[in-house]
Amino acid sequence: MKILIISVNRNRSPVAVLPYGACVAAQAALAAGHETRLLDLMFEKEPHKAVERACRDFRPDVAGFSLRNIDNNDLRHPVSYAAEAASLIGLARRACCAKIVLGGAAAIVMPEALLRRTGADWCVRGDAAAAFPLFLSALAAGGAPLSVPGVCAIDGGRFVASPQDLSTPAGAGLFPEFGRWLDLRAYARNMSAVPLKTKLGCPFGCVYCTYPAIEGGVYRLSPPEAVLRAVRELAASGVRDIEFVDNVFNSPYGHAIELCGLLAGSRTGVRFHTMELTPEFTDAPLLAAMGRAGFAGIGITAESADDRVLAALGKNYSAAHLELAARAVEGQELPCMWIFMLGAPGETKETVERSLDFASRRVRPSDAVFFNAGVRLYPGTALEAAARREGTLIKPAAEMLDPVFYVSPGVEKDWLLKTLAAATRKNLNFIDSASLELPFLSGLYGLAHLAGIKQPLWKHTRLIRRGLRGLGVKT
Ligand code: B12
Repeated sequence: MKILIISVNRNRSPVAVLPYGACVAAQAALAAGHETRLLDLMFEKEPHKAVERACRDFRPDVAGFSLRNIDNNDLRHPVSYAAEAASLIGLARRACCAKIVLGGAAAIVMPEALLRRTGADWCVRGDAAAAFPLFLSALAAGGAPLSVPGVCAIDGGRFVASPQDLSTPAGAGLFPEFGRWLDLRAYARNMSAVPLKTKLGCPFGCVYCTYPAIEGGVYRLSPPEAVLRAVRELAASGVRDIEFVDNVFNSPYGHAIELCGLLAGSRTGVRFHTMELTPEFTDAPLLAAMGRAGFAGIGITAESADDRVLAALGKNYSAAHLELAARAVEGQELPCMWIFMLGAPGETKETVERSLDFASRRVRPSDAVFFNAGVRLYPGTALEAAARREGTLIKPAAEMLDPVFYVSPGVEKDWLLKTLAAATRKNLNFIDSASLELPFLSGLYGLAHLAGIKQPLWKHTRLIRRGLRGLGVKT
């Protein structure tokens, strides 16, 4: 069959991310013997025209829409991407006779709502490397795709779904030939690293999170040697920055340490990044191993520095772990970005102040801190159920494509946003979603690339903000 994969994501904040999942889907279709193309809309000036042209020229039998983000996860200025996806899918319907299938994290989290909103024929929930070839062969054989694990559809007005299979090993399918499908130079010009996953799954029980729904609650580890092979291939093709996009990079701890050891011995010249460290396992030996492996920037997802809030979020760690992680960070030179989420369950003015205090006291001034305000509520999570019980969420699940945020009844939203704005004004290394709204952020990435500045750009947060203030820009 002829398969066209369309990556719909055009969001460039905080950075343009490579459509990893779309590449996995395209590679899986190709490996299964289908003639396959990938259309990446990230840098397309006229996405509608690009979709129409691809559909008319290629005449695909199947158009697979890869939907990464449901929305921009921004409490201040929420933007849902569902309407844009629906309009692109409508256009594809008019331009060719392809069967239309949805995939990607957004489609896994809200399949029914997205099927209804976009009018797509099916949604495949799960890892494309495992599920997509099965779906395509069922379709090619004229069989019933709904018998394939993870496939769902609207049938006679009813949502029907076969159970997702979250047990297939994280195999070579997770390492697609990015250069075959994407314009990697365009991403490098935008200071974007090539993403790689070293495992699937997330065993943690954070009350707000969708990761276990997306990838399952049990780790499926890629052998570190296989990750190294993928790194070597990317390095040989000229890639200089790779970001590990595991849900949590440093768990299981031993797997991360083993991989770092292999990377250190391989001398590929690649700079590695990850924004996905849990404070629970961030210690001096890990950071030393990451330093030797060639990491150029790390992110620690702390969320809160208050024990009650951490417990209410379902975290396995406490504020004491944050202190230990901060000490480990101080002991070495890797630039570090700390990530917090304010307004979580149990949050009060006092707990917000505690997190802000930790950030100004324990984060090195040369490092950066990113604060999210509010918690995006997703259907099926424990926090959704709690918010309904609490009476703070009334909207039915089907309407949650337009983002809904949880803000603890213990803090007022306006107070939270004002307090955060004041803290980011005062501390040049603090940023929030407002900081990412700079209209010229992509221009800044382009200039930095031209000037030969190495990733990650956020390590220059203070300098950039000071420079922008000097130019009279409010930041
Ligand atoms: C790492 C990560 C980031 C990194 C990305 C770094 C990088 N260089 O890529 C950073 C921190 C920058 C980031 C930013 C954001 N992120 Co993010 N991120 C993730 C994370 C943890 C992994 C993403 C990833 O690369 N996965 C690996 C690939 C292979 O998986 P995948 O794309 O889902 O594809 C698989 C399947 O979905 C499927 N598939 C995909 N496409 C297709 C197509 C077809 C046809 C088929 C059949 C199957 C299929 O097969 C693939 C292989 O298994 C996910 C959580 C998760 N586990 O998904 C969140 C996640 C994707 N992010 C999310 C969000 C919201 C964002 C932001 C909007 C918010 C923010 N606070 O910054 C921004 C948007 C960035 C942008 N420009 O678009 C949400 C998206 C859902 C939503 N709410 O809209 C997620 C799901 C987390 C969550 N909250 O639940 N993110």
